[in-house]
Amino acid sequence: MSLKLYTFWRSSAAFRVRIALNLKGLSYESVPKHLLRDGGEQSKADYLAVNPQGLVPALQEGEFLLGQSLAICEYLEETRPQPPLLPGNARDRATIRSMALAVACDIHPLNNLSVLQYLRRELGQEEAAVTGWTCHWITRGFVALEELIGRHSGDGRHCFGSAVTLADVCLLPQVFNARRVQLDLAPFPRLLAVSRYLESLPAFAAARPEVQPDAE
Ligand SMILES: N[C@@H](CCC(=O)N[C@@H](CS)C(=O)NCC(=O)O)C(=O)O
Repeated sequence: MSLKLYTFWRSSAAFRVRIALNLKGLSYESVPKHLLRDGGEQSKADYLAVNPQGLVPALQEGEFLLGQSLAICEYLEETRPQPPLLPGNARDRATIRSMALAVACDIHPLNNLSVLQYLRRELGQEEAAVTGWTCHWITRGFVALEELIGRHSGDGRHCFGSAVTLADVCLLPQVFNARRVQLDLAPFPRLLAVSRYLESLPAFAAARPEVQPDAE
């Protein structure tokens, strides 16, 4: 059955799913939802019928609709197991998930568009304070990930072991977000080495924001 991905070129959560789809060699139709145009297409009734959370990404396969990038990646993993995003034994998989969730639960939500808009609009914060907020939460998460990559990378090119996993799928899009706010990544040499390698892989390169059909 064909796959449709509701996406926005600059969305790092959608970027994760694009990488996972590419890694598994799956073709899909992109349905762009512009997060800023016209008050945000993600908040319109037609998209809320797809994802009541009003967030991208969402995956559609026939009648089946699914939001949340990590739930989508795990659905792809369970239905198309090769190549695995969650390899190894129970401890390996739990460790990979812990690194992926460090990005998806503890860094990214604090940098999300609607959170930053709330800081600006409801709390009256200036742009410098909003950028400082974003950098603070990315830095805090990256300090931990730098240590975890040191513990778990098998080759200095992957977050865990010596093959791409869900942790890598989450890391690179967050590094792109960090670059957008010009966060200095020099304090995170292991994380940088992993990111550089991941960027060289075709599945990651084809998922980059600037090569998406809706890129501006
Ligand atoms: N936890 C969700 C986060 C999704 C999310 O925050 N998406 C952002 C783009 S990266 C979004 O749609 N933001 C729109 C908004 O905040 O209104 C996931 O992993 O899918």
